[in-house]
Amino acid sequence: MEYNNENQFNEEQYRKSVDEAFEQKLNEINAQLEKEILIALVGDVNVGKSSTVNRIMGEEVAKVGAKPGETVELGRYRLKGKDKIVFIDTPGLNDINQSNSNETIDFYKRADVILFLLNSAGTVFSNEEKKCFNEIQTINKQIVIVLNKIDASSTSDILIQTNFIKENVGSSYPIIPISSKNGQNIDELRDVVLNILKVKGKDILFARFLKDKSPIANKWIIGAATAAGAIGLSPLPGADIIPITSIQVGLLIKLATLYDKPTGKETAKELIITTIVGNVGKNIFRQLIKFVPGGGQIIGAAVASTMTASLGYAVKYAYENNIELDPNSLKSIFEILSKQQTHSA
Ligand SMILES: Nc1nc2c(ncn2[C@@H]2O[C@H](COP(=O)(O)OP(=O)(O)O)[C@@H](O)[C@H]2O)c(=O)[nH]1
Ligand SMILES: [Mg+2]
Repeated sequence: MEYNNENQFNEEQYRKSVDEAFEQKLNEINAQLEKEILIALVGDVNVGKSSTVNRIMGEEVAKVGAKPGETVELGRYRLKGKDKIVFIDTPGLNDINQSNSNETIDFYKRADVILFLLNSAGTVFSNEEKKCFNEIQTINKQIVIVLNKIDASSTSDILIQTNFIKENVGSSYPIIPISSKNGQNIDELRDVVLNILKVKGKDILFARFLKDKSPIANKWIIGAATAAGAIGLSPLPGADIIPITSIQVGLLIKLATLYDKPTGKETAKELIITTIVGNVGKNIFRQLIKFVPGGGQIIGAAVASTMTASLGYAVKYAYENNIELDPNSLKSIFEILSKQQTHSA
């Protein structure tokens, strides 16, 4: 970033850097949307594989209570209109142990996440289950152990079971106790899956297909606000506005993708500028980003994170309420949100 003779931040360059950030983030996200997510479900009949998938996604995508023998082959299902996510449902452990078909092995190899389900209301980690687990972990280590039906057992039993699993598999695999009946701990399981997918550059793609987008949006907003705050702490005067803007651009595009509301580059730019001006109040944008030699940080940590959070929550509000986003509607939403805050305080 260069400054001109009057040590004035170059607004033209600023706009250009927003454009660049926009292009870059958009390319990243578009690359995600091209991908496919494979999730393998392993576990005995009735352990709750279908119920768990339904809970994770927030809607009925798999049939619950399919009888043993009804699923002969690996059940593959894609979500309606959501053909980027493929669940691979194994019919039962016996079948896996007996028929190590190339097809099955290939699925495990390619799976992004393997959910290995155990029944807290039954025998946890039986010999059958151990054998199966050991085979799978030689193929793919991206396994999450899901201890389902915890609504049907006591807290001390769940603890004993969890420890028993750990003794057998070590500490490299997450163990998530859940109930697909009452929804207990499903959020945590979803987060674990999302974090694994994030490393693979597939988390945004996955989040798009979730029924309840609000918790995901909140997580992203808080993450972006935290990151912006960390940059705001930087001792480099004037150097912080660009990376903060880049975080805000990234957040805007992610939220737009999540809620399926495409945002143009110009709109994104105007929204960000409106946010900055709105938060700073009297000062005009140009003055805000003026370079003051030795003047310390221009944007403090608190301002950077508050601005990013305000922008995120306002955009989320607009998407959830089908409000067309422009600088004016954004300002109105800021007012609505700050009134809501005052009332609830
Ligand atoms: N108590 C209890 N029952 C569950 C839970 N999850 C699933 N079930 C029940 O277990 C049965 C089998 O569930 P399903 O999802 O079809 O298992 P799958 O064969 O592994 O796909 C159904 O009757 C579900 O209602 C749970 O967390 N707690
Ligand atoms: Mg099933």
